[in-house]
Amino acid sequence: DPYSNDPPRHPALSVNSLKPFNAEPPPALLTDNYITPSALFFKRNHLPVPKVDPETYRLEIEGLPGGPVSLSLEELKSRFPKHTITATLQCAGNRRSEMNKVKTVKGLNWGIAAISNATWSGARLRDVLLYAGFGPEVAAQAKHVQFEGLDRDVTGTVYGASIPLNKAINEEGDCLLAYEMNGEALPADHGYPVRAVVPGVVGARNVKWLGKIVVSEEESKSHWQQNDYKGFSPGTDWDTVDFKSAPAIQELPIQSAITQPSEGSSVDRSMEEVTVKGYAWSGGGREVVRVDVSVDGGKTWHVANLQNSQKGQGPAPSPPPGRAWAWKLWEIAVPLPPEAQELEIVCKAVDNSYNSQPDSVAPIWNLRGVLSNAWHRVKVKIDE
Ligand code: MTE
Ligand code: MO
Repeated sequence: DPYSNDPPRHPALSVNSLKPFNAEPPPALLTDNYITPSALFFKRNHLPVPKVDPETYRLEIEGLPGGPVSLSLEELKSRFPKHTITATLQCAGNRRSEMNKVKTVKGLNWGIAAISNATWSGARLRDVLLYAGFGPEVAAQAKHVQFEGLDRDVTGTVYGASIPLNKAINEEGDCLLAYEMNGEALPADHGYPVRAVVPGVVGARNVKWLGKIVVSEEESKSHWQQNDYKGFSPGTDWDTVDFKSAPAIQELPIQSAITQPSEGSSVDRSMEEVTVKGYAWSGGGREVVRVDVSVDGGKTWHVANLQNSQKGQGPAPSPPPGRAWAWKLWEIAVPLPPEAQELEIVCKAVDNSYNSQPDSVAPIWNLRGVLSNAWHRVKVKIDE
């Protein structure tokens, strides 16, 4: 069994697939903490978790003048300044189950919690590329930075992805070769000993168990870069789809969801109000500036309170423009409408480019069930 070395996991996780291991935390737990505890952070593995010996680990860097460079874990830690960011990771398939309700899609049936927020520490990818020989003559040619994982399938194919070179090399891109998550060594499921953290970019490019970096004129040739993680029209089906016709997903669109109350639960009339909680995040470093909440299916709206730090710690300073990598949690108490017997709670977020979410799933449905970011709706009964 290639999965026999997989690490133990938290029993509260809701498991989508055991081998490979894919799981998300229960929604109500997700927004208990601004920083998701690593054990509860969603886990998305395509392959068995590789066992990597930190003593023999090497990170290979190719495609730069002067030939390949190889760094040990110790060198990565000691030769480059340690940089820490708080960044949210979201899987392209988060909320896929809502697309599945419209029409069957291919992929893991994620709920609303294939998204989590952590602090990440490591060397800046930029610093390591400059050390390895990146310079103007490379910048004139190369366009992409490819990553290869150390996880492989039975045929020896490794997980791979790439990001635009600009994102990797830009001082404000904040890309990390992270060796710590939430102040501790990366857990096995999250890429021990080193993973790429590409903030603002879809989870799939944040390659775990990072073994190789290639600076290249081309995107990664991997299945996941070329023939997966792309968006298509609702009219495109498996007979007509041409994966070459669409760009690989990088920055994700604006997203929000309700984590509390849960679908089908009830609130007591005597409470007079309902407390609604959730998360909101946008890709590309765009900051969430507002979350609107309705309890009558979208007829009337209320503005939720946004939170960018752990409750009780006071607000964190605003991120620099274009570098809002972390989600905001939000909360609001809305009065119960006098006559209603049922509530349709809805949320939608707005980012600082004034991007907002589409109101329904059908017009954004796509055969892979990615980029599912319609208004989130939860139905709740009122007990008289
Ligand atoms: N990196 C490797 N090496 N192997 C993988 O299967 N999965 C990717 C990405 N990096 C993956 C990987 C996907 S699709 C996502 S959403 C994120 O890792 C999930 O990161 P997490 O498990 O730390 O939440
Ligand atoms: Mo993903």
